[in-house]
Amino acid sequence: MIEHAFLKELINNPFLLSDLRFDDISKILQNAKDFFEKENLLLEFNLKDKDKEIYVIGDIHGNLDTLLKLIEIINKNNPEVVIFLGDIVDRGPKQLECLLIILALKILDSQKYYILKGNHETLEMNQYYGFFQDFVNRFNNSDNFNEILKLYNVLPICAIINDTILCLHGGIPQDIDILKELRGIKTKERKSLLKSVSLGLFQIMWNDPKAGLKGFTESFRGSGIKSFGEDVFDNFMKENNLKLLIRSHECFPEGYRWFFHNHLLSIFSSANYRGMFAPSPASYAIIKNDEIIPKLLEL
Ligand SMILES: [Mn+2]
Repeated sequence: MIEHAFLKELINNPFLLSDLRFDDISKILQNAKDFFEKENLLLEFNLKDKDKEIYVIGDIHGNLDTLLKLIEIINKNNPEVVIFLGDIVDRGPKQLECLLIILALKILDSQKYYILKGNHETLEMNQYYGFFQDFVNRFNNSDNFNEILKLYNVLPICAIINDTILCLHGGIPQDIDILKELRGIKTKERKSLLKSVSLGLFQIMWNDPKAGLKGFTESFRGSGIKSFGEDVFDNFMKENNLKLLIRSHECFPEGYRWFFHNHLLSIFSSANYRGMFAPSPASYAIIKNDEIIPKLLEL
């Protein structure tokens, strides 16, 4: 077991993370992995007291300033559960720091913090968008990156709150029955799933909603990835007895965006992302009484 006092010190003084040796980092990765391995691919939360709050947080992409601000708000308001929608690393200036802080939160309070897999929790994306190189530069050893990959392999893929609200990174997949296939399967049993499910898992991490669109169409993002319209979204939700969806994966200049008559909320939790829109606020969502309240982050 890793010392909890040590983890708390890292969260309170993130500059200490820059000096950590790989041995320390490896312990954090291992410890967090032990928790993820016991979780289901599809997480289910049923709050008896619906007045209690669940916080949902979108892409962080190495933005430590935004992450620390979010942690401040979480500590102040003390929600029951906090769900990160993935894409913690790549692109931003403090990728490993953000990942380690979120894993430290997980280890310290494993029944409160949950992390879903985003499309950037993969080797291919990390090799292209910075995290892999960052990591190798820091530790002069690419073999150590295997520890990161082992962690990615056991992340859950989606979460359902009170049987009504679905949380995931990208969007609904074409496979309308995928949630039934995933239910009750442990993250480490992912490989036992049928091959046919893997495209659905991929699309959950990659797909995007598109206003005014009918059906699924090929996405600019790449092969197998789809944009989806309101008709197929409504079908998917109805078939699975769901009412609302929260996702991330796209940055909008206004901070968050509603789609499909306020049934899908898109959030993004890295402020001023890549300078794409100047300035773009970070957002997050609060779930309370089976409703979604989008929030902008004042930095
Ligand atoms: Mn993404």
